[in-house]
Amino acid sequence: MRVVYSPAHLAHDVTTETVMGGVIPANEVAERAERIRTTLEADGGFAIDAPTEHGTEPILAVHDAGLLRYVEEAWPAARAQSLARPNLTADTFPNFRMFEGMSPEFVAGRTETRFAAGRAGWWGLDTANPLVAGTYGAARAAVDVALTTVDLVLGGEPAAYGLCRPPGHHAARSMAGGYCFFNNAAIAAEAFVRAAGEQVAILDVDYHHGNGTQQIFWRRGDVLYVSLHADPERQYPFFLGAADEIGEGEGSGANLNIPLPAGTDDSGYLAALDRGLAAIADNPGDVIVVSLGFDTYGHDPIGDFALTTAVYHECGRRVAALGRRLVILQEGGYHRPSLGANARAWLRGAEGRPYESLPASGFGGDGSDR
Ligand code: Q9C
Ligand code: ZN
Repeated sequence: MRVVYSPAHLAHDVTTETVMGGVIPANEVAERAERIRTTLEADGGFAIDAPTEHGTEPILAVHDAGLLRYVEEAWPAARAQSLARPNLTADTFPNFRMFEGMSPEFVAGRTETRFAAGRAGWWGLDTANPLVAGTYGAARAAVDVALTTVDLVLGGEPAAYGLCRPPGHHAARSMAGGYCFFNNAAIAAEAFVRAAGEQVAILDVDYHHGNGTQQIFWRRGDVLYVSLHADPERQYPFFLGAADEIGEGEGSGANLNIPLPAGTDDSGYLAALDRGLAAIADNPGDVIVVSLGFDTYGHDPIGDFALTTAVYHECGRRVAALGRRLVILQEGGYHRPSLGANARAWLRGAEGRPYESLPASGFGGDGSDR
């Protein structure tokens, strides 16, 4: 399988994040993508290409120009204001209830401030999208990775994998969030719709609900969004992802959320996947954009599912069995030692190659995960 990868992601690296007031080592780190790349290289069945430059137009087809400007300018601007900390992270956000009782016209007139901390809050969902010097270049490269993966599939590849980092599915039209800056999968889906003039389905199998992707295509009937994820009742992003969110207007019925309980195991997950795939099979179109996360893995530090490496092979096999072409894009997954084995298993399944587990090496992922 063809794989698209850029080393630009290495420059977006932070060392800590905060969880409920505590400071912990960061989960979304450069090592994640490097683990996947080196395991796929060692497999021998993957050909790794660099992305080609696609410019900002496909980003602006999905995102507000202000978000793009923020991600590009805010770190240098914070430095110029002598406000640079280890990274630029907001701590004040415009919760919509700040404006309770004020007219929609008045609220619509609120704008971003020029001050770095306020600006970060304006464009962010949470504290999990820190800007550092390399963030803009990495986020732009992740989009180029996704768009180059689309190019490969438009060019006739039955499936291709974009090793996107940073991930994308929490980024909404006008908002970064949850380790995401630009929504790689949404940008890819939109580029595909425009290039091919066909409907497309997005299958989001990251552990978390892809609130950004849902928001972007909420009123769109030509992009079906199907997501399997931890029930937002107990898990991030908390305020979107419930089963009764089906889209509105032309998009009514084109959004399917399948929230899942803590402890979801291989068989429970495969049953839910079959439900999602049946919805996609009912919809026209020849291409699926897969938002692929491995934070569903049993040992993931921020998830609570119980999937094994072997089931990722079966997931890839079942998704490919629909007979549609696949634009597979990396989202989350934070148990670093298993990431390579899990990605390899999924992609081999999607390609119709046998699982052939890697030798157990005591680190989880294949052999040692059950
Ligand atoms: N430090 C993805 O898997 N967790 N994003 C909140 C903040 C955010 C996960 C804790 C989890 C985001 C792409
Ligand atoms: Zn996730």
